[in-house]
Amino acid sequence: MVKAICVLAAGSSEAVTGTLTFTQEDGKSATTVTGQVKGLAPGKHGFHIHEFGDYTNGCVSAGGHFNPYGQEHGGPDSKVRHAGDLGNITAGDDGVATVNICDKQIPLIGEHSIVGRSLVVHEKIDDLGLGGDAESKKTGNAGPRLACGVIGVSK
Ligand SMILES: [Cu+2]
Ligand SMILES: [Zn+2]
Repeated sequence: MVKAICVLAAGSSEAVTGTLTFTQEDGKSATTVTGQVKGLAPGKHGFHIHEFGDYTNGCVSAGGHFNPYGQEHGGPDSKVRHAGDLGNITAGDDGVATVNICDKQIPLIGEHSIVGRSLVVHEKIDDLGLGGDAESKKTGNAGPRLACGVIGVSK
């Protein structure tokens, strides 16, 4: 089993915090992401793996969505999607989103590993590429980056 961890740090919001754990069982292609994100406005928020583990200029330096296959933006269940497109997380009235995602395009080992890249939580809902405008096919119109963190190997 390979494990990784991401501790979210402030982006455009100081209030948003969270810790996410990634696990990939030996010989399996799927990675499970679990944890909580706190301090959110109630409702849905875009949740993606971005290309770079770089915060030189805050979350913006994380670059675009992790996209090793040169695809357009979509949702986790779309045929056409960025590998990093994990859709939305949903915060309750208490501002807490509990995350439990299993996805086959975010391996922790191999050529397209997400280790060393970033996790980003957005202010707005990700329209999953269905917004009908050009930006929808790039970012899902998810808006500002509330918080971000580097995905690092853990034990
Ligand atoms: Cu994003
Ligand atoms: Zn995307």
